[in-house]
Amino acid sequence: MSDHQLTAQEASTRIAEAADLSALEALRVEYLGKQGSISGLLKTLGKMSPEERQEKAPAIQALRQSVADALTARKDEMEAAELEARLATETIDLTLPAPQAPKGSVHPVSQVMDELAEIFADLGFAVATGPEIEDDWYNFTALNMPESHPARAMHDTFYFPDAAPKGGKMLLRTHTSPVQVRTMMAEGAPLRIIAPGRVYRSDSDATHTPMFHQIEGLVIDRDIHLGHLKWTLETFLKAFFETEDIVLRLRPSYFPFTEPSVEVDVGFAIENGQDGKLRRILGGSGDEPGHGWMELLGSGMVNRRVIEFAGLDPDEWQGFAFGLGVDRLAMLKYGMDDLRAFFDGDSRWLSHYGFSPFDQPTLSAGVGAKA
Ligand code: FA5
Repeated sequence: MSDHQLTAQEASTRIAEAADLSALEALRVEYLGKQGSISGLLKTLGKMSPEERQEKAPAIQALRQSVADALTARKDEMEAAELEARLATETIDLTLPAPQAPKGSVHPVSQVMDELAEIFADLGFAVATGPEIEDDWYNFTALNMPESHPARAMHDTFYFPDAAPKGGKMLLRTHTSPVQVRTMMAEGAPLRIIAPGRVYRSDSDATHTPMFHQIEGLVIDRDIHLGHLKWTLETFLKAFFETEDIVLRLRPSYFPFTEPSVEVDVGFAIENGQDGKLRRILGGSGDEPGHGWMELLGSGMVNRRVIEFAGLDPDEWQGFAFGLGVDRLAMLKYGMDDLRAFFDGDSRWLSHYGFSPFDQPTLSAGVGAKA
């Protein structure tokens, strides 16, 4: 019997007797590892003469192969036995209900954005977009707020250190109004658009968050007047809140880019929610006891200077514009008490206030129908 036969027999006995996977691994290392005995035999081949190698190589290769095969076979056997043992102890009760799969939901801000787009589409408005990282020329200058204008300071702007292409600064847009200018420049007049999107201000409390959502509206045409603006806002707010019974307060206001300017507030009542927290519920005049006004939007007739900045002739084209706080609309319609919770990502909040993907807002089924 040659040395190799002896080793093969000894190896196969030891492999068969290995008690567990770690003993098997120790044997693999002992025979086939870098410093292993069979690896050592393979190394001797390199030092042999070609004739000697031709004579001895097949036996050494066969030994390596038989040990490797025995190791694999024993490993498979052990794993199968382990699986058998596990299956014997585990049972599945097929009569139990299936575990609940985690469910996503549509965030109330996305839902309200879709509701708004649906209502405005019905009034003939197209959707326009603009960048969130904006140039201060579009965010301020072209909206009649030159560098030294005090209204710039009121916007609590986040600025970037980089210079803008036109020489000013780059910033996170503080409102969706720059889309007015971009769309007039790109498409000319007449125009009827809404521009939904994120805006940023360094501001935080229950009704202010540093990132929030606005929808800009812009109508540019011939002979547009304040009556068109008032009708559009009233029609839209009644469709959105799905009631004729809302009290709106139009307040004279000031925006550099509209003249005259009007802010619109809606009356709400304060109610104790199920969780004991106070909630704002739409309804009633804000002046009654226990009621208040929530500012929803700014609006006005587009200032002539903005029309000029956008390259149109203000003697030919007039228009109105408005900017709505989407998050506040969601708060009032669906009864949330704090804007900051909108962006905490708390799954309990999301599953409570979120919508099913089947709740597609349509005018026929009701823009706010919740399944
Ligand atoms: C503006 O941003 C103007 N661009 C609106 C406008 C557009 C006026 C077109 C005229 C013509 P204001 O800063 O008031 O205006 O913001 C508009 C609305 O955004 C507010 O009425 C409010 O509903 C909402 N809003 C403002 N700041 C916050 C905030 N920090 N968090 C949540 N909502 C806010």
